[in-house]
This record gives sequence, C-alpha cells and structure tokens, in this order.
Amino acid sequence: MAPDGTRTSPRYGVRHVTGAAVTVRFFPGVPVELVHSGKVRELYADGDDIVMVASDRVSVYDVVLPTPIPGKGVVLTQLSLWWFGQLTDVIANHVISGSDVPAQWAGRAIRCRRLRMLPVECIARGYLAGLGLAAYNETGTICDVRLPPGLGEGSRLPEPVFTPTTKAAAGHDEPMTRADLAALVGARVAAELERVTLEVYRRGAALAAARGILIADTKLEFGLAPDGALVLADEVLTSDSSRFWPASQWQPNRPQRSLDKQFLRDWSAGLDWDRKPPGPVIPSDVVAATRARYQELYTRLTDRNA
Ligand code: PZK
Repeated sequence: MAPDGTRTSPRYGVRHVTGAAVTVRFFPGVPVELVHSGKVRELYADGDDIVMVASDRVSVYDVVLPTPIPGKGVVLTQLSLWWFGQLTDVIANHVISGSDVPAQWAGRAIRCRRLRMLPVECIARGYLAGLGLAAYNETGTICDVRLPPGLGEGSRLPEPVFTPTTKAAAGHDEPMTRADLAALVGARVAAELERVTLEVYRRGAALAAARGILIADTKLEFGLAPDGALVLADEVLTSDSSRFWPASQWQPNRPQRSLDKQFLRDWSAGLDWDRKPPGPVIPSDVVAATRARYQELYTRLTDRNA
C-alpha cells in the first residue's frame, strides 16, 4: 500500500484506491492512474497530463446521494469547456483537449496541463449566500471588505467582492484576508488572483444575466505553469462551483431557488432525513426533473442543445 492509500493491482498494473468509502475502479488497458477522488469528480494522471472526469453524482447539503443524475457529468463538463473558451482573453486555462480522452469518458472528461496548484479557493461574490452571508451576519465584513448594513440572504452586493478561502484537506475551508493570501502566494500572484477572479465573475455574470440567470458567486482554482504563468484550472462557472439563480424568481431576504438543484432540495426537505450520510435514494421523477434543469441551464447559457 502506498502512503496515499493506493496500491498497484498485480493484475492490471492500475493503481486504485482501497479506502472503504471510495469506489474501486479497474480500467484494464487504460493508461491512467487515479490521483484524486472528489465528491463528484475524479482526477487521473496520464503521462505528463491530467484527466479530469465528472461523474453523474450529485450532492445536496454537502451529502452525495446514492442515485446519479444521468447526463450531469457531460453537461457540466461541456459547460466548463464552453466557459473556458469564452474567457481565453481574460486568462489562460489548463485545457489541452475535451476530446482526446479515454473513450469510456467521452464528453465527461477534459485532458489538462498538469500545474502546480495554488492552495487557495478564489471566490467572487455578487450576492450574499452561503459562507459569505454567515461572515456578513457575524462581522458585517467578508474577507476584510466592509459591506453596507441592512443586507440579507440573497442581497445583491454594491460591487462583486473577492473572498478567498484556504483549501482545507479535511473539514471546512476558512476565509482568508488579503494579507493571508499575499503571505501564502506572494503579493504579485495575490493581486493577480483577485483581479482575474473578479473579471471572470463579471464576465460570467453579465453573460448569464443577459440570459435571465443570476450568478450569485463562483469558486475558481488556479495553478502555475512551469514558466510561472497563472493559469485557470479545475472547472469554471458550473453549478457545482457557482450558485445560479433564475433572475425572474430572485427576491432578497430569503433563500434563493437554485436553477438546478431546487427539485432535489424541495423533495429532500419533505423527507425524514437529518442531512447526514447516507443520503436518500432519489425517485425517478425527481431524477428526470433535475436532469432537465441541468440541461436547461446549459442551453440557456450556451444556446446549444444539451
Ligand atoms: C488538481 N484538483 C482538484 C480534485 C478533481 C479535481 N491542472 C491541474 N494540474 C494539477 N492538479 C490539478 C489540476 C487541475 N484542475 C485539481 N486537484 C489537483 C480536484 C478532485 C477531483 F477533478
């Protein structure tokens, strides 16, 4: 057993995770190695490249449910690829190819340049929700930015704000100040992260607003190329990294309706479930409705058919 919890299969020479909570995967003939397994995505190494694979798993209240949403991984991958393309004049990205990937992951995988990832989640917020709302309610500030009084859940902020957090290996991500960020990555990179994160948010929010969708906030991850250039990595402006709200239903001072997961939330709220794992099996009508919402989000944003 290697220190990272993987071992090499004597049968296939494929390394796989043996931890009880993680699906053991055998891909005979596929020259990739699982390097990281997230709640809904996996990361493989393939020579010098990495291959990021989005599953059809879905989480509600941070719990991965046992029932997949067919098509979700493909739709989110295609949305992310589309956004990367929209943003090339803002920032370079890690995409090598959306098509040169192992055939069994066609559509749901992206071949990427391997970067030195920065240990920070770069969040831009245009509306108050989630951890931003919690910080505001406690201190009137988020990541040392003072906000006007009287804002509530779902309020639009006067200006988008950059609210970086640490990437905790376990437990919850912690808000960082600008000084924390500069100490971690250096003043030059810190300033660049703030500028690029806010620009990606502004571009995305403007484009989505023209299609009737509000982007409340988004989380970006960046890495450094071997020459030191800052590169946008991970996924971008998908509903697993951002909050999308239908503009027509937005109303401050209440939780907002999520464009994709509201069916799941509404259904699960009516169950006798304590929001701890294991999550409930999703009935087929709720699967179908959720699936349609992911497709609608994609089509509304990109004008393409999902
Ligand atoms: C990298 N993650 C997050 C975790 C996922 C993704 N281009 C890159 N080079 C090196 N490492 C990464 C990336 C990217 N993107 C991304 N962790 C490392 C992550 C789990 C599943 F799909």
